[in-house]
Amino acid sequence: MLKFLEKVGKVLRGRSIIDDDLLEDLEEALIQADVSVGLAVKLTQELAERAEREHVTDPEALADLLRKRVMRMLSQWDTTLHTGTTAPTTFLVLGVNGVGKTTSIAKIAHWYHSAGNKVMMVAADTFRAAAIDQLQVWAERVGCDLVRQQPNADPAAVAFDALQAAKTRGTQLVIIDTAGRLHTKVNLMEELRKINRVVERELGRPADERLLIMDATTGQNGLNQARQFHEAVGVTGIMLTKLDSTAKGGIVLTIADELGIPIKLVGVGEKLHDLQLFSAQEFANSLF
Ligand SMILES: Nc1nc2c(ncn2[C@@H]2O[C@H](COP(=O)(O)OP(=O)(O)OP(=O)(O)O)[C@@H](O)[C@H]2O)c(=O)[nH]1
Ligand SMILES: [Mg+2]
Repeated sequence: MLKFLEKVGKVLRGRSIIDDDLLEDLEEALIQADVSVGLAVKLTQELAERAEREHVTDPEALADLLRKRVMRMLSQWDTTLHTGTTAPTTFLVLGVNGVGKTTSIAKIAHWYHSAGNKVMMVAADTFRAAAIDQLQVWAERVGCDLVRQQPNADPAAVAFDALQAAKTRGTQLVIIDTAGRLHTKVNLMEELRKINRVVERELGRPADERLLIMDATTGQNGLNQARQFHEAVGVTGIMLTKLDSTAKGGIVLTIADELGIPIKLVGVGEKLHDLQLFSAQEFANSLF
């Protein structure tokens, strides 16, 4: 997950002095990399002040200050995936249409399955028959269990059945796929709340991760949606997908600044192994 803020690095590397021109270009590069305007202005101002205070004149040194600042923003994040005190550990996966929920579930399932865990996928996106079949194909590829019902079944009932089955089968990880149709539809949020409640009742604790999938290529448009999911179920972590494509990565900083929900996982392709743990260090270093 490199190349995120490549342009930002370029602005700082190509210059000999820190002047208003450079600061303007830096701000612009940050905005182009999907850092929100407010945050770009704030970061640039802070850096300029700090450079002046500490008599930093070398643009390269400014890059180092920025890297440290980024580290400070991200290193307070708890990026570990929480597991349950009793089996099954349960992840509820959320997000709007097409962000990569189902693919991400397959990647996470593959990861835990490869590590020797008994994994179950749950087709609680019952809105479209194709969604259930898609999850089934992934389950077969991964070689893990799948719990499904007929299309249009009550998603909370599917989740309930799955957790019952998981308990008798000794499943270690249950991953629940959910529908992503538009967040403006109040009933999607109601449905997610209901699934969340059923999971909590069955587990005796909330789902260990309420994982919001966000598509990095949509930039800041995802932020409002994220807030709505967060309000509905209390998101515990974000998986940022499609960082291999045209995404510019500054969205990571915007998420940190505006949502304060840790990014825990990163999707870097369409294949099962295209999953990475988020690393603040690696991200900050990608400035260079
Ligand atoms: N390049 C790239 N493509 C991805 C990544 N994750 C998912 N995709 C692609 O994004 C598209 C949508 O993925 P899905 O997993 O079906 O998304 P979804 O959120 O389940 O979509 P719905 O069920 O329709 O709401 C597919 O073409 C995936 O291959 C990623 O990390 N990188
Ligand atoms: Mg899906």
